[in-house]
Formats: sequence, structure tokens, C-alpha cells
Amino acid sequence: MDRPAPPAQPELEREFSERIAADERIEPRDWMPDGYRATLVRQIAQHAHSEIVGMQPEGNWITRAPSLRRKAILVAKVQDEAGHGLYLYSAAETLGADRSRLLDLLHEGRQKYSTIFNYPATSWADVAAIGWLVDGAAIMNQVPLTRCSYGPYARAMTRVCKEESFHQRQGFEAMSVLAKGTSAQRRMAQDALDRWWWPALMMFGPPDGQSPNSAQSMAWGIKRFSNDELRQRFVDATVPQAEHLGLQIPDPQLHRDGEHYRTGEIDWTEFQEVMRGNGPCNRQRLAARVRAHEDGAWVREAAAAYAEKHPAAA
Ligand code: FAQ
Repeated sequence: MDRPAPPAQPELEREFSERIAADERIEPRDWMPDGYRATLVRQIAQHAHSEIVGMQPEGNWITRAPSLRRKAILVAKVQDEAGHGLYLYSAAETLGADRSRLLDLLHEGRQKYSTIFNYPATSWADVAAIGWLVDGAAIMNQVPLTRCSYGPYARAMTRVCKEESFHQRQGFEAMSVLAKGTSAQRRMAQDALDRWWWPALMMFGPPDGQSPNSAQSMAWGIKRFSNDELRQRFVDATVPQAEHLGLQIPDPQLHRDGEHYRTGEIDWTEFQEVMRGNGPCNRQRLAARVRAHEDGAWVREAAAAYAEKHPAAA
């Protein structure tokens, strides 16, 4: 018996557009335009790379955490970040991407990771600031992604956001201990805020007029809010937290405007430079990542050999 002919391309495109308009989830076996698939692979890969490179600034402090309790929390947080990378690489695989190819692209500097992880964590207060500001910015950006039109990415984000919100709270708590501590501790906390504030604002990406991917990503229901909208939400949520801590946001132009706080101009030249590989730690971060990958080769080989011998357990 002859099989019915598959629907023609225009029909598939119309069906896809109708499903997006109806806010339905697109799943891996569904038809999707090539551009939609490529955009998701680009964003999810960049996000996964950010999680695993993002382990480095805080990971460097595990051996120097000020107490056993802080060390246990930090180990768990850094491990969570590795886990987030794994969910995200798996989500990219559902789109047909090859995980080892994505890692090669990262290691060759051909795929991006977040600019924020190219700044150094030079004191314990930086670990607190990363939790408070970097995880805070990450949640602001990622909560809307739980409603992303692509099912596997949205579901990964639901789990990631639960963990990130714990990370943010532990960062704020660690920051408040320093802010309420000795004058030296308060200085450390302020210094960390001074150095992480502007890079955290840059995490949301270029301003709306200079964000080439936003319009299409929003039309496809991948992004739900623009870069500037999310950045503004982060500023509005974080300024009162800094006031509560008794810390000063390092921006003389910061002012209240109705229900919002308006910041001074972000240095977009710095953002572009860091994105081009010229940030304070780009080379160091990539070299550490490549080294970790090479050092882990025996683990991948052992896992593959075990899976071959014991297919049921794989
Ligand atoms: N860094 O047109 P748009 C975390 C690139 S996870 C580097 O606006 P789009 C957890 C962008 O890729 C942090 N590159 O792009 C954690 C594009 O380049 P391309 C990561 C950036 O995609 C916490 C070009 O600029 N989160 O922190 C950045 O529509 C603590 C033009 O920009 C995610 O990845 C940047 N900051 O919007 C871990 C969330 N911004 O590819 C450890 C998911 C932009 O055209 C410790 N991603 N670019 O060559 C997103 O929501 C989006 O991809 C944006 C960018 C909003 C980041």
C-alpha cells in the first residue's frame, strides 16, 4: 500500500507558525524550520558552555573557603553548574547536535560562552558576589526560558532555575555576612560589588537596538523578553538588595525614575572586547577548559568501553 505523501513545505511551515502562535511546545520529532533549530543549538550550546566554564571562577576558591560549611556549599554549587551543563548539552542533542563537536567548537574558540566568566575572582567576597549577582542575573534571564517554545530546553530550565535560586540566596547570605562584618570584610564586599556590577549587567547581552538575534528569537517564542527588559528587571530587583546590605552600587548616575532605577551608560566597548577574547581571563579560562577535557579523556574512554561490554547498563 502506498504511504500518504508527507505534507509539503509551506504546509509544514504554516502548521509550525500556528503552533508557535498558540503557544504550543515544539518537541524533538516535530518539524521545525532550519533557522529555528540552528538558533536553538547556538543559544543552548552557548548556555551549556557558560555553565561549565562558569565553574572555574568559584571552583578556584573551593580549597580556600573560609569554613567547612562554606566549602560544602561551594562544592555543591559548582557541581550543580556541571549538572546544568549536562542538561543543556542533552537538550542540544535532541536537536541533532553532536556533544563532542560542540565541545570542539568551544575549545577552538568558535562558539561563545558568557562574558561574565572572563573576570577574575580575586577574593572570597567575589564568590559571594557571583552567587548574588551572577546567579541573580542568570535567574532573571532563565525564568522566562522555562516558557521557551522548545520543550526540552524549557524543561531543562525549570530544573536549572530551582537550583539557581538556591545559589542566588546563598550568595546574598554570604554577602550579608561580609557586609555586616568587620570593616575589612565590608571593604571586601564593596570591592566585589564594584568589580562585578557592570559585567553582571552585560550578561543580558547587547542593547535592544544592537541585538541581531532578538526579533526572530522572540517571534519564535524562544526569548520572551528583550535583553534590555530583563536587564531593567535585574536592576530594579538588585538595587534595593544592595541598599539592604548597606553597599553602594558603583554608578554615580544611578537614580530612581518612578518604579524603576535607571543606570548610567554601560561600557559596550568593554563587552565587545571581552566577547572578542580580550577580557582579563579569556585565555586562562579556555586553556583550563581544554586541559580539563584532555585530562578527562580516560574517563570518556572507560565509560565507552564499559557501555560496549554492558549495553543494558548504559
Ligand atoms: N556573553 O543578538 P543577541 C550562568 C552574543 S549562565 C557572550 O542579543 P541572543 C549560570 C550572542 O550570543 C549564563 N556572548 O543574542 C552560572 C550573539 O552572538 P552570536 C549564560 C553574548 O542569543 C552562574 C551576539 O552576542 N546564560 O550564568 C552575551 O539573542 C554562576 C548578539 O547578541 C545564557 O546563555 C554575553 N553576555 O541573546 C554558572 C542564557 N550576550 O551567537 C556559573 C541563555 C550576547 O550571534 C556560575 N541565552 N552575546 O555570534 C540567552 O538568553 C541569550 O543567548 C542571550 C543573548 C540573552 C545571552
